[in-house]
Amino acid sequence: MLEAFELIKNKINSLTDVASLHIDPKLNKIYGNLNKEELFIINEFYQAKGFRKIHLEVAKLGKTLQILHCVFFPDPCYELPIFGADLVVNSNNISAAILDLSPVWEHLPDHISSQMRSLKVPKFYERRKPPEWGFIFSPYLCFIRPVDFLEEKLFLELIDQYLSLLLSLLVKVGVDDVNSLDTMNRLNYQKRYCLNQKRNDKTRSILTKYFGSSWADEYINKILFEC
Ligand code: BLA
Repeated sequence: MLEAFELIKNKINSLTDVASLHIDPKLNKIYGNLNKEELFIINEFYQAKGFRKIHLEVAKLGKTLQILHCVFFPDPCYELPIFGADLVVNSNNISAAILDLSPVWEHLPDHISSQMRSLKVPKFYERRKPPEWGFIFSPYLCFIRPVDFLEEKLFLELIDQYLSLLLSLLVKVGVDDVNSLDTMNRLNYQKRYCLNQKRNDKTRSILTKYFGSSWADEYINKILFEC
């Protein structure tokens, strides 16, 4: 978890014109407790060349649950996919490790697909089935439960590969005018991505359990998947 956080943080710091985005300080660090169980969520937001919003979050909810959540929302003027990663740790085991470069077009463009295919993707032992709303992901979605320490390391390396690919695209892809049809289309796909991520009942029910349902809804709409 900490290693994944560090890895992503280093990538963010290597971006051009990176700056922190200011959000309501109440939402930067969130503390709470439920039945004496400690809860916290730490949020960081950045903006950089090519990215309208980068969100990195770590959460500890109760005694056993830890979450790392990260999304790079591209500036829709750039022909860039959405990077998303979610790590759910339950009682010291990673129960879900999810990683994707998700399309903001009907499909990923050929030049990106061919680079994705050339990545060294390990054969993970336990692949998990994407949920019904998972059509927003690319064919290169990695959704696994790492079975041992080696697989955890390999997953970390895959995060590195996906992020390195994304950052290498920055200098190659086209940049369109804010008002162009392509830009508007890509923004619409980002909205579609957010709308479908909001259908993740597992995220909603965990947040509801610890913070109540109206707080959970607001957090999902305004922080996790605002668009
Ligand atoms: C699954 N997300 C989950 C699960 C939990 C959370 C508890 C179930 C784990 C399991 O089945 O083993 C919880 N995730 C959270 C919480 C936050 C979070 C509370 O990020 C934030 C506070 N989710 C994302 C992003 C992706 C994502 C960016 O936020 C993808 C890139 C995917 N999470 C995702 C998917 C599942 C999941 C696909 C599995 C859903 C299912 O099996 O129904």
